[in-house]
Amino acid sequence: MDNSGVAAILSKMALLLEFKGENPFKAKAYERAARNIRGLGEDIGEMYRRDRLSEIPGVGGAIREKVREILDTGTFKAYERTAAEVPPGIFGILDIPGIGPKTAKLLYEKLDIRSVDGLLKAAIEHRIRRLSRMGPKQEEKILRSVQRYQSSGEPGRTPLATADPITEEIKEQLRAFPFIKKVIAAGSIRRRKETVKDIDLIALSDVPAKAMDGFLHLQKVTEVIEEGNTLSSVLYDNKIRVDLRIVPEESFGTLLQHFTGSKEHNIHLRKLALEKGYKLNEYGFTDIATNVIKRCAEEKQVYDHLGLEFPVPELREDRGEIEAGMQKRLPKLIEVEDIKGDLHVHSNWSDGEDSIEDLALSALERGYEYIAITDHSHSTAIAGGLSEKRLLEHTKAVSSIDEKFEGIRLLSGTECDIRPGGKLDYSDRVLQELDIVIAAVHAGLDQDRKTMTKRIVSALENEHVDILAHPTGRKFGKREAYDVDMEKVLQAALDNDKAIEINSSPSRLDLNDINAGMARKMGVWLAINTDTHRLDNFNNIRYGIDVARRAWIEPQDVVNTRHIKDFVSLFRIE
Ligand code: DGT
Ligand code: CA
Repeated sequence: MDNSGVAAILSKMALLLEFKGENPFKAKAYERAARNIRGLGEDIGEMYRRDRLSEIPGVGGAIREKVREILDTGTFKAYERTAAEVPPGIFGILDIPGIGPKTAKLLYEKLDIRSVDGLLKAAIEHRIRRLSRMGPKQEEKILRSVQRYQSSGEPGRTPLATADPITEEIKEQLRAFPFIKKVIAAGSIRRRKETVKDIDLIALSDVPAKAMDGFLHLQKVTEVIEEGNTLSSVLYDNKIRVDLRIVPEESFGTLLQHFTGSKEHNIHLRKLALEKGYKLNEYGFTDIATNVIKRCAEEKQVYDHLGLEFPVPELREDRGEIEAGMQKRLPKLIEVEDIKGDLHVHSNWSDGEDSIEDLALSALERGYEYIAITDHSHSTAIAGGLSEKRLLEHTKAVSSIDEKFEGIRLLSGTECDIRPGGKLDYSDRVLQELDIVIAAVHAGLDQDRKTMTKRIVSALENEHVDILAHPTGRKFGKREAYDVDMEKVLQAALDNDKAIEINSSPSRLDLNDINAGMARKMGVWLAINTDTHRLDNFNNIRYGIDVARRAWIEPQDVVNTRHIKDFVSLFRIE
């Protein structure tokens, strides 16, 4: 079990203890241990083997024993015992962001609510508002949380950034076999979708039986789900399903096209083929008049055969790419190399790990021409937000470090909180001193749609604001997007000439492809940033670019594809 697995079970124990109303210090101790294990820089299993568990803060005495038990058995007895005393549906309720164990306990004890469905029903029937400590407002909040949780519900999907390294690891092992000639990932991974259900691999081999055998016996295969001569499925490392298809060389292109999808894109393509007199399936085109089959070794031949410009996988969602392909008018999508600077970077002045100098050096090595150092503002106290006084010192530090560096421009900035009432965290007098002002929502996330929209729009109306960061606040597996009228927000950005961020942090990817596509269509400026908190976070730019490509975004739609000279004049920076 890895660090996050161990942490997850300790966190669950903390929730259960709170739910049962046991000693709050006990619950806190479990949560603290979980947090520290999650944040460890090394593998906890390895530390256990070296007898170093007690070095982890919060993992002393009793909890250390539990951690040992988890690492040995995958669980611990006290947890199993406690979990058995709670109705199973309660786990679902405790999973809902915004509903804590105390609330779950109250609902269970007073209304006998034992499941998410039961909770939804009680909220709809207005039974919750009648409880003491509750009212119509709390009930509405609960209802919204449940609905959001249910609609977010893509359980079992893995973020792309988690699936990517696993895919690479498997491909590398398969390529090392002499009897495998080629392996490529198809499906949603190849289309760079933000989350994936499974990893679809396609391989060429002269000895398929050996190739399959090699695949089934990879070291981290935890379960064989399906076993066949040309298709097998496994559970890999207890984490994700992986399918491997061995395909014949002469129809490699047709099969790759088919298994890249999307399903919607394929259905549309097949319809088009029929109109042209062909039946298209994963094996090739069958000419309906002559019954002659055409197979394609190269994927491009499939599109050529239909007279279509070749769409890169990111475009294949049946969102107009087939029509555009017919007219040979597909977009020239943005690439990682088009990015000339990063406008959302945290240093160790707030919650980043690195100094401004190290950030500058790393950005310079990437070939960036500029970065904005945008530490947090004071309302975000947990992230070490800066007071106005500290911010002015920060600005001075940025410009003096900037003088030391050639080849890269350091821009002074802030990631300024938009307070619940819509006010910014710094006065205009301070904001006007900065090169780049990013505005963002960090607290008060459960406002209703109207209030949240108004809050964000009023920030966009401030003349000093340049960019709205992570516009919907969603975090994979943690919380859904807050309720906001994105069209109104984008319109406000357009009217006030502001840029909207695609945040490349793998847990955010916010805007998502749909909203980013809407921004592009409306003509709103986009900024693709990493929200770097550690030097290697700069690499996440790739994931923001993936989102942008799926949204049909071209380099000229994005402010930070500009060279420094054009960039400073666009933002009127001296
Ligand atoms: P995922 O796995 O949910 O993240 O998304 P995909 O697109 O990888 O879906 P998956 O793994 O179920 O199937 C892989 C590809 O196979 C899919 O993109 C297109 C093709 N495919 C699957 N089912 C169908 C179907 O019913 N009709 C057609 N035309 N193609 C299909
Ligand atoms: Ca798939």
